[in-house]
Formats: sequence, structure tokens, C-alpha cells
Amino acid sequence: MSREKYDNVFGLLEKHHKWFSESIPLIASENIPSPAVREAFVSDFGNRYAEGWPGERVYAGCTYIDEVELITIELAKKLFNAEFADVRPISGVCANLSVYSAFTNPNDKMIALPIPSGGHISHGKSDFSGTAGLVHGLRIDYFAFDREEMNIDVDKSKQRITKMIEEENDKPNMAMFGGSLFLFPHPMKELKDFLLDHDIFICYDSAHVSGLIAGKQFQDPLREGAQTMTLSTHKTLPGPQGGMILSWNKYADDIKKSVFPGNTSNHHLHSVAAKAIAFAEMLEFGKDYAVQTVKNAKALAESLNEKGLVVLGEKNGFTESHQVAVDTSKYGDGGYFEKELEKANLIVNRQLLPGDKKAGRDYVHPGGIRLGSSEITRLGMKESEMIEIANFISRIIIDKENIDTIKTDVIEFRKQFTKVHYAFETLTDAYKYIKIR
Ligand code: DSN
Repeated sequence: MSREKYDNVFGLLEKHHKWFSESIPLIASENIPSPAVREAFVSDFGNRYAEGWPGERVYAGCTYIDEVELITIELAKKLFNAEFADVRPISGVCANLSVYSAFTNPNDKMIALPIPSGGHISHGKSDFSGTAGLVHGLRIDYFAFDREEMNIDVDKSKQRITKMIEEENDKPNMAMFGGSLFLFPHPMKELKDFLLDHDIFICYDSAHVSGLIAGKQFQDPLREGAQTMTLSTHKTLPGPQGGMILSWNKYADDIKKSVFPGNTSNHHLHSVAAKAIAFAEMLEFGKDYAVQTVKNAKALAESLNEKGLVVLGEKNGFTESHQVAVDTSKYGDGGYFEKELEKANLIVNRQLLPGDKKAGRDYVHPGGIRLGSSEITRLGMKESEMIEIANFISRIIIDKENIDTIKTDVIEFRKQFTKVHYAFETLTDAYKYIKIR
């Protein structure tokens, strides 16, 4: 019985790898790491303990772990032009929690975006089990959001915050930029002086766009006013699952204490090694990858729009990031299409869109889907392939064509794209299942 389950798990893992090698991966928060990143990730580092900072560990056995972590820190600082990097957070949520703990107290107020306008669950209210509210006790209020611009409304946000301060005697302590539905750079430059004049600490969550920032294709948060920048290392940044905090030297001690012992005991050392490999590859290939990722997202959005689908952000050219947001509500809800597309090997996620709550929609049946171009870019796809992908999607959503026929076409299309690009070593197929038993 146990041997059967054991074999079954390995069988399912191999099936998953095969399925992804035949699919079009369009989840905006995912990516395919290089074979080198995968090799570092399965090393013995993943079995060790090294609480603390390199050179000040709580455990023996960290000689090489310390050397690697110092390399990871050095590469992170170079990649993002940051004075300080803490590469230990084990996820983006843990990075945010560490920043909340370092720079706010429970019951303080944070300004962020609501989830349908792009905010992430870790920025959310306690009522919705958001990390900021539920775990750190922050009260959450929202930036004003302009649905046509698909961005934070600077003037209305200033008015809201002024009203909180002057009429409600309730000054926010932190402002959180960034999020999960993230089409255009946020106006942090425009809000920076106002926020700092009111002693509001600025954090920028670049989880989604950190690979684009590293490739100098989005905004430059640390130069635009961010006092801290939190990120995950596996979305547009094609590293292992993990998190990171970037900041200025003057905030380093507070961040270090908050990460350990505050919010982590051991961090994930195999992930730190794999981050170093990903950062080295991004320093070499990141600009070309980020340029193509944004070009691909724009091409995909334009093609979908030409097919007749409602693509958000049209006023500003649909997107400046890796993401494309499609309102499918005319044809069916996003949850329905997430499942239909999956049957044809097109892997996307359903997405709450601005206005969905008012329209009575919810997370299970939201108004649309979100598409990401980073993983398909790493597979070597360019603008002409985006036209083909838009065609597959519209054959399902608009034409309601037979799913099995489309699936066969998707599998055939995918055969041309087997390797990871933008990496030092690319011989191993992107989704090859590697046995070390
Ligand atoms: N919820 C993830 C997303 O944006 O897909 C990020 O944690």
C-alpha cells in the first residue's frame, strides 16, 4: 500500500511535467526557472539549518552556505541597484510581513489597493483574512483607483488621505504600492513627497514585476521613493519560489531583526543558492528577456482585442507589464473560462476585475481572466506566437469551438518550444522530469 502510494506520487509528478511540456503556461505569477536554478534547488542546502545572518549563524555546518548567501546578497544588490538586500524571506508574503513588523505597529493604518483593483491578499483586511490585517493587526484603507487608467488616482488618493488626517484624525502609517493585477507602473513618484510629508512609510511590492524592474523595463521603485521594496523571486524574476527585501542601509537593522528571529526561524538555503543563480542569469540576460516579455504582453493584448475580446487598459495601450487582463463577462465568467481553457492545455487564472464586487461577482465567478507572458517568453516565443495564442483563446471564448480540436493544435504548436532561453546553460528541456533516485 505505501509502495503503491510512493510510486503513484512519482507517476503524478511525471505526468505533470509532461502536461506542462504540452501546455501554454500563462499564469502571470509563475515562470520556468533555468536548469541551473533547478540544480541548485535540489542540492543538500535544502536539508540544512542556518538561522541568522552569514557569519552570525545559530548552527555549525554553514561554511559554504554563508559564502553562497553573501554571493546572493551581492548579486541582488547589483541587480536592483540597492544598498541593502535581505535574501532570506521564504516568500513574498513573509517579506511583506517582515516589513509590516519592522515599520508599523498593530492597529496602525496602511493604504493599499483592494484586491479587485490589483491588491494582493497580503495587503488585505482582516475581514478578508488578508495577512496585513489578520496577522499583523493593521487597519487597511484604500488608494483611489481609476478603472479607465487601470491605475491609482493620484489626486483622489491625496484627497482621501487628507480627509483621514484632517477630519478623522486617523493618519496612515504605511503606503503599499504594487500588487497582483499590475498593468502599469504605479504613480509612486507623484505621491512620494505627499506621503513622506505626512510621515507615511513607503513600501513597494514588486512581486509580479521584479523581473521587469531588474531588466530596467518597468519603474525603478527605490529611485522613485520606496523606502523598502518586497518581492517574490519566482514570477517575472525567474528564480526559485522565495522572497526578498531590498532597501537602504538606514533600514537594514530593523529589517534583519524582523526577518530573523521575528518572522522566520530557518530560511530556505537551497532557495538562497538558486536565487544567486537566477540573479546571475538576470544580470547577463535580464534586459533582453524583460524587453521581449513586455512586447509579448502587448502583442497578446492587441491580438485578443482585435479578435473582439474586451482587454482592460485600452486607453493606455493595454499593458506595460507582463500581464493582460481580459473581461470575459459578455461570454461567461472567468471561472468557467479558466476551466475551459485548461481542458485545451491553456493554463490561465480567473481574475476579479475592478467593478466585479459591485456587479455581484465573486472570486469563484469573477469577470475575467489574467494572462502572463513571462513563461512563454522564456520558452522563446515572440510576437508572432502571441497572435497564435490569442487565436486559441478566442476559438474557445468567442467561437466555442470543439475543445479537443484546440487541444491537439496547442500540443502541436508547443513542440517548437522545448528549451528555456535567457540562461547560461539550456541543454536540458524546460520541463524535463529529472530522476536522481
Ligand atoms: N496570488 C498570486 C498571484 O498574483 O497570482 C501571488 O501570490
